[in-house]
Amino acid sequence: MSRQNILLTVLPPAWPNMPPIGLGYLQAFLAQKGIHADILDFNHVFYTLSDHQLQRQWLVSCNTLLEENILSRIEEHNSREFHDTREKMLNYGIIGFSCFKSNFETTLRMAELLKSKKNTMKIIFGGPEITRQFFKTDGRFHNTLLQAADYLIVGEGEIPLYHYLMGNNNRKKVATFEQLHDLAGLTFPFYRGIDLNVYPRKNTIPLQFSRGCIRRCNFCSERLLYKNFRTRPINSLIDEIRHHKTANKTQYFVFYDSLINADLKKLEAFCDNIIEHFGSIPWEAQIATRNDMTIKLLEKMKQSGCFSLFVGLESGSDTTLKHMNKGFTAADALSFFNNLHTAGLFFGISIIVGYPEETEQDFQNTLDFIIRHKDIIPQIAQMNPFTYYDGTSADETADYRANPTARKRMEIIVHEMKRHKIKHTNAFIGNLIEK
Ligand code: B12
Ligand code: SF4
Repeated sequence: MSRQNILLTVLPPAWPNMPPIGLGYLQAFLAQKGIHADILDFNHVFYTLSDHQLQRQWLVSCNTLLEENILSRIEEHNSREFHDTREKMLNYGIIGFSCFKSNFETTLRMAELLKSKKNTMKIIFGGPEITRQFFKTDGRFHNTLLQAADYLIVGEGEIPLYHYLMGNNNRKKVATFEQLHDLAGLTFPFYRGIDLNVYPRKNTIPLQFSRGCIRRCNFCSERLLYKNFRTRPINSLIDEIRHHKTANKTQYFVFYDSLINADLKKLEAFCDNIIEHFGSIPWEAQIATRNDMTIKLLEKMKQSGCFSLFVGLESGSDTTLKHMNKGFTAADALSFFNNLHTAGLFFGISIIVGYPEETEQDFQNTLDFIIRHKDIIPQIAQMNPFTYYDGTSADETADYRANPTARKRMEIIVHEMKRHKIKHTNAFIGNLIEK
């Protein structure tokens, strides 16, 4: 089966600002096994062809309206390119689609269209939306999905995709969490066939140091993506950075890990290696609140070039933090923020309001926390009313769609944030509310 032409792609609308790292990893893994796969980033192709107004909408999260009609808009405005794209796809024998919630409808429709024109074509779906669909349907999946695809990959893609292409998984319809034992042998993405310089976020490349998370926050769907936590060897990461600095003149590095500080020894070794090999490279990442991180380590992060961090505080109430299973108190968080501040590290925090069982007092505690410590917290990077995700252990009935209190608290906190001139990222305030 691996002798057939293989295409890996991602359809609109998905995040267009950087190259598709998931597909990059899959392509590199297959190449290591002697299998060639093309990547065509149709999401980016159509983003570039779109007018300014559509591009702005593209960047809005949970834009249900756009997600439902983007294919017809593209067909209408870029009919020749849309037709060419379809024809290009029909040249392949196997197509693997990267599925996010945002492009799921588009991908389903495209798969149906391709199958109707070429019924021998094999369609594979992977990506976080397939994992979500798995949890949403208790592993059964909806018929439309089962009919549109020949193979569904839940969780990590490398091993099950390889097995499928080798003809080993042909009788199976679904692969569930068949993941690499460790990341030692994982080749980093070279993005063969992709021009990295065309992406809107210039001179920037996404990186992945680890997969999975060591924590178990009750509301979080991110921890469901991988079965356990693993890190890549530091020398491979350094080789990847060197490669992109040399071959693509890359200047900025964005870690796509759930958290950069799960393994403190490895994080320190990473910083030491960056300092030794490059002096400093500008990098950013998500980080969890941990008070066992020394100021020395935080200063090393700064010295190695860390210029922005995203921290999930979520609440300023100890009771709510406990309900969330965050594993720290508001006082712990404050001490961590003080340490980040002392080390000169810029960061933004995330807040959830209206979490199940959050009382007026809990909400007030959160409000007080961000107002009282506005000189320590550089910005609110994300804020949302509680949103339920399938597969998590949080109470579904408290989801913002059925919870006017969560919405009301959101309005209050946004109002207060503006009144107290607390810096915030507009695009990520209320970004999980479906439009
Ligand atoms: C970095 C990141 C961002 C960045 C960049 C987004 C991007 N898409 O590039 C930013 C900050 C912009 C962002 C924003 C948002 N994000 Co985000 N983000 C992530 C994060 C942390 C990493 C994504 C990543 O690239 N990982 C690394 C690569 C290697 O993994 P991967 O793409 O999943 O690919 C692997 C497998 O999924 C699979 N696979 C993937 N595609 C395919 C295809 C085939 C054929 C096969 C076989 C396998 C396969 O194999 C790959 C290798 O093992 C994930 C959580 C996570 N830890 O993964 C959330 C995540 C992708 N984000 C999510 C969400 C909801 C959002 C937002 C809507 C809201 C938010 N959280 O702010 C916005 C949407 C922005 C927009 N307008 O599109 C959800 C998506 C859920 C879903 N069902 O689609 C995730 C999964 C987090 C979660 N809640 O669970 N995000
Ligand atoms: S919220 Fe962050 S720290 Fe908590 S489980 Fe999810 S990814 Fe891990």
